[in-house]
Amino acid sequence: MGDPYYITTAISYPNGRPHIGHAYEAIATDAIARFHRQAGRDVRFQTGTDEHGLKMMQTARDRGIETRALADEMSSYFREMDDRLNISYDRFIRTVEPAHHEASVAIWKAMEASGDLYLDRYEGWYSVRDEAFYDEKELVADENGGEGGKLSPQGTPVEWTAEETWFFRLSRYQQPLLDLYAAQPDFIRPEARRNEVMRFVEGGLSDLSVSRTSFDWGVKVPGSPGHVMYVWVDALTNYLTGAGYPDKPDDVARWWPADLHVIGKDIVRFHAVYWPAFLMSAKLALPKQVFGHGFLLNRGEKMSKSVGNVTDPIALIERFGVDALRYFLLREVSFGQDGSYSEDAIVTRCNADLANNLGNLAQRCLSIVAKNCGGVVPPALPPTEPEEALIASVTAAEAGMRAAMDDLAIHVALEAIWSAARDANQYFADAAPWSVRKTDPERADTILHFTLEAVRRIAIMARWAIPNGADRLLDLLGQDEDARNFDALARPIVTGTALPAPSGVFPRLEPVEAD
Ligand code: ME8
Repeated sequence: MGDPYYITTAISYPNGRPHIGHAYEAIATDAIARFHRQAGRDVRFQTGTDEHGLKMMQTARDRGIETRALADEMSSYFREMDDRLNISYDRFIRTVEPAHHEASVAIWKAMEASGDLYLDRYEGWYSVRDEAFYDEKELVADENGGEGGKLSPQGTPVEWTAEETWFFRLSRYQQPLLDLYAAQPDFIRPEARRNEVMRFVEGGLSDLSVSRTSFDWGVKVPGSPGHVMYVWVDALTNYLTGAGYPDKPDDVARWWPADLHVIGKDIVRFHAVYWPAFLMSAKLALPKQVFGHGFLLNRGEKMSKSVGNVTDPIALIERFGVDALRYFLLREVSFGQDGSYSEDAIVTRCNADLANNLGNLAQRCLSIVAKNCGGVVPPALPPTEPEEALIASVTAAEAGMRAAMDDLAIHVALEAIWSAARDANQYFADAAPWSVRKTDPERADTILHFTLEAVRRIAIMARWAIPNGADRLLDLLGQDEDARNFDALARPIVTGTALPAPSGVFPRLEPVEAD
């Protein structure tokens, strides 16, 4: 078994249906998880839903239903979205699970044992939408703002809150956190997010209110009736629950610390400040890396229910297919930056790269083989200069892909792979096996053989991004299940391998009709 690799997404609030931003995070994290599986690692990939907190309670109340009923219904839509998107999660966690309550109580007690929890009165600002406390100095004035004409730095309404709560001694961890960021410069990525977090911590940390008494939808604080844990305490603990904490020490030893938490840029503070502080207090190891991806914008605009431009990912899957949606988001958005999507852009990008480039090459080559080579991989003469150049291009793409993925530059990895696909197309067009066959059938076979080999390697390399299409290509190339990971890149296609009847893999997408 390969080395363990534990990767997670954020767990989403199921107070509404999932939107394309949720789909994007799931797809990007899935791509990284699949990449590591193909590289031979023993991957554990966790995603799920974050079901406690005031936001869930208020949404349920507004809809006139029980909070648990809202959570059950909406969580199922997130899981369904993941399944439709081919998300290869090993565990879909729900924070209402008893195992998760146990883990939250265990970390609470560990923080208490370190002397980091004390009871006091909290008075300050709270944003229900962000489920976050803010210092007065962080708020921004806004004429249309909520109470006191103020909004949170995320632009959400804030309300004044005053109640008895437990506090976590976050202030104690200012220096240990700064030491962590200095000792492990890639703990927070990308760089811009790291700088934001460092500036925030350097500005001083107040102790954090970590329980609530004004409602009861949450994990009960042990030994303190009337208190439920602040939703972020239990939410962050989901990563430990999934690793078997606290009852399965062997699992914890294998999976903890997590290798990578993939989250959006709006929740970096929770993951890069609060979470390592909780873990230090509980004397648990810290995750190796937190990556804050950017936001997806609809035609350059922020998605919002009031603007009415929130896109349902299921509708996009139905319109374009899973691979097209995955490929577009992974290729077009620079991982770590904001990105924009539109239906036109999806059509243009996928027709160019999937249908015209890779799909068309495979289709043309495979149909000539079916017609002229008896439906098996034809034999090859030793490579001549154009074949050597093609092989070199595909080998360079592999090196480029691996280097880019080491750096989590997903879009760069795909660009490297597709540069080999472009070279393969050029090779095939220049070598013109259909006309060479009339004069030199052995040479024609050689061209087809090396083209099939290039398509095989490109399909293996692209498989973590577009698993459906890549697997169909590998089926058409007669490749077994055990010949689809990166170790198979170095085992060339075998002459005589039987090939099924060819069929198209990446359909051309119809242009979007003008409104
Ligand atoms: O924040 N583009 O849940 P959430 C890209 N429950 N990503 C987006 C996005 C957009 N337009 N909108 C949201 C929460 N996201 C907490 C997390 S983790 C212990 C608890 C991302 O449903 C967002 O940044 O509001 C987050 O990573 C994820 O979707 C879930 O957001």
